[in-house]
Amino acid sequence: MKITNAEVIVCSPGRNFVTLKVTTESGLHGWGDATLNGRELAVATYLEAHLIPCIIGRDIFDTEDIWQYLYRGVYWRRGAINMTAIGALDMALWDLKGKALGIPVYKLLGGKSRHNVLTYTHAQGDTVSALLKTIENKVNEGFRAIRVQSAVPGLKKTYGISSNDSYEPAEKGQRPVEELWDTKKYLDHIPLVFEQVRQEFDQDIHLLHDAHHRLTPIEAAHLGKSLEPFNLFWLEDATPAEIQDNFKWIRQHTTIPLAVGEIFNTIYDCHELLSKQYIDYLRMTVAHGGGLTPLVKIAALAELHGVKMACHGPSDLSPINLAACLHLGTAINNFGIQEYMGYPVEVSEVFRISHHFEDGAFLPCEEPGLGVDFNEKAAKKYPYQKAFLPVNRLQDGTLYHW
Ligand code: KDG
Ligand code: MG
Repeated sequence: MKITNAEVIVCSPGRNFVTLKVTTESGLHGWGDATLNGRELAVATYLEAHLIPCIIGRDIFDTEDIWQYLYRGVYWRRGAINMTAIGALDMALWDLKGKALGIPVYKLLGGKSRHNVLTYTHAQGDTVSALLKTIENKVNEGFRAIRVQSAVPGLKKTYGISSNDSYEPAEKGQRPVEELWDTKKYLDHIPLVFEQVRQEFDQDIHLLHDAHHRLTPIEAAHLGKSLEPFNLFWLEDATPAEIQDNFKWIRQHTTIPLAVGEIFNTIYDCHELLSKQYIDYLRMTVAHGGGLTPLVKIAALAELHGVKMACHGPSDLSPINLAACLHLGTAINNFGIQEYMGYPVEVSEVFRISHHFEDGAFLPCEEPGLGVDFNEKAAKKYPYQKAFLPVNRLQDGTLYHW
């Protein structure tokens, strides 16, 4: 079945999303998520100018060769913009393959490996009592796993913390907002937060924490040790992973489970982390990791080394990516957990996902393809708005890890 057309739609229902629509000769539409937070237009342009012209006339079933053509065939490899564009295209083709065959994508990936896909959501608070209240609300909504983030006393603003139930990962404006960071204050405070959270919530509730790459390996090891008594599900992005051996130092000092990988885009970002068993969960996601074609292979390498998949699923990736992750999570044996942060209310006017959420997990979706719909008319109501992730500096002005 040949591809006859593909177009990029940028919209902002509450926040920016880039969506790829691929059309076939029989009139089927496949959807892909090409959203790269704060760099949306770069991916949109790359798709329009360089990738779409190469796929017109190709057969939707040739996903392996199309992927190799766009990755290996291009002299310039890897990189977030390139891989997100390839990821959106690949995702749309898997959606089309499922639709053409009349089956859900998970059946093309290995079938049903579980009855439901466990998810975790976010809870945050500018005070510990606000945080405890948010966690309680999330537990009442049915979540059994919660990422716990807290404001750090003495810091004016902490990324990911707002005074209401949710936060937006990018701020609108012509330039990024700058925030200030202090590692010592953070390391002193976080164990006190988890001590209070564990006093209120028993061991049945999984607790997760994200350090957003802001620690050195030895600081991360220190945090891991101080959080051990509170039995966390994982410590995420403890340190930057450009040097994959960094995780060896953390591993040698603490038994806290480690997760990393939301910013990875190829297997070369994680092959040592997996093969040396430095981590427990890999956070690569379908959109930013180049699509389902490579993610299935990466999940297989992870499985070989006892590492579980836990795809990134924040509100700055669209429900199309979430659906792709849920099909992968339904099909593979080494599924760990799926992030589900939720969305601004306007998102449901534009995107529809057919996965049903129940008791903190998503049930497998039986609709053909990914099981998502995109309302182009509604999307037109929400034009793109420039927005950026914040930049992070130390108190003395030194530019620091994001
Ligand atoms: O765009 C950045 C966000 O997706 C990121 O800050 C969210 O760390 C995050 C997470 O684990 O969801
Ligand atoms: Mg994260």
